[in-house]
Amino acid sequence: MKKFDINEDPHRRYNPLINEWVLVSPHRSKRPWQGQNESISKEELPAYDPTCYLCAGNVRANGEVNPDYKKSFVFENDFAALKQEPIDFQEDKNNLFFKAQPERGISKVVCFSPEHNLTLPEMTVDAISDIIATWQKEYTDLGSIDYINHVQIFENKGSVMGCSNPHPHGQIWAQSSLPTEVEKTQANLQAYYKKQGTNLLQDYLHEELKLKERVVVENDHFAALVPFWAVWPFETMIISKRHITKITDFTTDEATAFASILKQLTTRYDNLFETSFPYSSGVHQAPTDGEQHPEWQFHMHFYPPLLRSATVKKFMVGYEMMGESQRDITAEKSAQMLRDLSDVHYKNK
Ligand code: H2U
Repeated sequence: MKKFDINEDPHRRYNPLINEWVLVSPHRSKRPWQGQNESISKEELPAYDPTCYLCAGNVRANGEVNPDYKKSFVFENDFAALKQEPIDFQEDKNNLFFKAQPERGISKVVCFSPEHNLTLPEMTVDAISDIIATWQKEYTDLGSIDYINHVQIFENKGSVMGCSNPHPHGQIWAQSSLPTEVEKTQANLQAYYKKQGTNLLQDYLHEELKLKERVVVENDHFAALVPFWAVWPFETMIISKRHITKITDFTTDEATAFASILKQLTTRYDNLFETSFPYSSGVHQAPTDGEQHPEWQFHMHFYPPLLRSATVKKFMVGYEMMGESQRDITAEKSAQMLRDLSDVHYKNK
C-alpha cells in the first residue's frame, strides 16, 4: 500500500481552535481555471477624494463633517449593526425552534489614515503604531462599559471582500454576547487549558517556531505563519510570542513589533500578485467580561480570498457549504511563497 505523503495525498487537517477539519487536496492545485475572474482596478487613487465619506473634512452620509484628522480617526458607524439602548425581554425557555434574543452593542469605524490611497503595507511603522494605540484605547473604553463583553476589531479590505470604500479603514463591533467564532474558540482554548494546564496557542507557536516550515516572518515579539489547518489559500495568523491575552497588555516594544510585523506581512501579501491584496482580518483576544482569561493568547487572523493570481478568487461553495472546508495548495507551500517574497513593497522597487 502507498505510504502517506502529506504533500501529495488528499488528507484532512484538524483545527484545534474551532474543533473543525479541513480537507486538503494538494494534487489538485494544478487544475485549470475557466471560471470567474475578478476585475482588479488598476486606477491610481488620489490622496484625497472629495466624494469619499471617510476623507478628512468631508461630509458623511448622515450629514456629519469629519474633522481635519491627521492620523487615525474613530467615529460611531452611522449605519450601526448594533444599538445601545436596553430592551425589555423575557426568554421563553420552552420555545425550541424560534429562539431569539436582543443584542446590545456599539459599532465604530476606524479610519487608518487621512490619505485616501494609503493601505497598511504602505504606511510607516509609526503610523501603524498609531492605529494600534487607537485599537488599545477602543478595547479599553468599549470593554469597560458594563454590558459590553466582547470587542471585535476587524478590517475588510478590497471590493472582493465587499468593502464599500477604498479609503483605509477598519471597524470595531462591541457587544454583550460572545460572537459564535469567538465562543467556539474560547470553548476549545478553555478545554485545552483545563486538560494540559498550558495555553494552546503558546504551545502551538512553540512547535511552529521549531519547525519553521509554516512561518512567514517573525521578530522578537510576534510570528506570522500559515496555520497548519489554514482554509483560505494564503490565510495567516500573527501570534504573540509572550503570553498576552489582550492588546492592552503590549509593552511599548511589543506595540512597535506588532506594527512592524503587520507592515511586513501585508507588504508580502501585496507583493504576491503585485496588487493591493484583499482580505478580512481581525484580532482575537480575551473577552471584556471582567473574568481572567489565561486560556487566551493574543492573535490576529488574515483570511484573503485570492487563489492563484490577482483575479482568481477561491470560492467557498458546493462541498465547502455542504461538507467541510477544502483547499488545494498546502499550508507549507503557501508559507514558502509568502516567505520568499521581499519586505520591500513592489511599488517602491
Ligand atoms: P465597509 O466598507 O468595510 O463596509 O465599511 C464602511 C462602513 O462605514 C460601513 O459599515 C459606514 C458603513 O456603515 N459608513 C458610515 O458610518 N458613514 C458614512 O457616511 C458611510 C459609511
